[in-house]
Amino acid sequence: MADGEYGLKSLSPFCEKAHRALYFHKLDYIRNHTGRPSGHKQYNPAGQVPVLLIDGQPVPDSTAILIRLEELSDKTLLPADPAECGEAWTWEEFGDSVIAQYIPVARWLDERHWPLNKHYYSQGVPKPLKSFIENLVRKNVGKAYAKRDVLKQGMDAAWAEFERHLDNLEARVPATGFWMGDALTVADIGLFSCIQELRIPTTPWHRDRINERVTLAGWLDRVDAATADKH
Ligand SMILES: N[C@@H](CCC(=O)N[C@@H](CS)C(=O)NCC(=O)O)C(=O)O
Repeated sequence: MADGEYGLKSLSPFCEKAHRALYFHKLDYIRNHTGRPSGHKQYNPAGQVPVLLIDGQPVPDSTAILIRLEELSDKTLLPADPAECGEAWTWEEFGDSVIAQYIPVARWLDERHWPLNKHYYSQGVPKPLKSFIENLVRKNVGKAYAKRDVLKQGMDAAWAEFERHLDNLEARVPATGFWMGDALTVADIGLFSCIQELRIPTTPWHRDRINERVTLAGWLDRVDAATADKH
């Protein structure tokens, strides 16, 4: 995807989280993009992105990056109160562990959305090979996700459960300000990055379900305005 497409820096919720946090902390950085996450394996043996290099030292994992950025900046995404701080991290983890798992399912495995997404996964591949590669990666993702809880009861059940999460978030989200109060925290950056990845034109069913929750949508817009690097 082009940088900034749909107002996002990345199609990865974890990379989006790191970009937003770097912007919040006003820390300059150079982005180094490879076609596949495993392209950075020399920095993260798990073959995952994001990895942030600080003075040449790799910091893999978006949550570890948020923790490290706190040491590098005089701004903070952590509430001062320990109980609130614990709660903010728990919401950040809810984004990673619960909401993020729906993103590949929505883009790769949902028949309604695959045609809108598949070209992202064959960028740079010669034309005659494109559909072969797209179908191969789709098959592999399907195999991996079939074993996960998210799809154990089938696609319809997954989307019913996704809507139940949205209802719970809509009941919890503040009508004004941010997730934990007046200040932006890791809860906002973490939850936002996962939900916003499905609030885009290539997953229209999810975008519409999210936007129906108007208080949630209003909070997403506020977090976006506070963390989007418009330059
Ligand atoms: N817990 C990690 C998860 C990172 C992750 O799953 N990244 C995806 C991109 S969205 C990836 O690199 N996937 C390739 C793979 O798992 O092989 C984090 O928070 O950074």
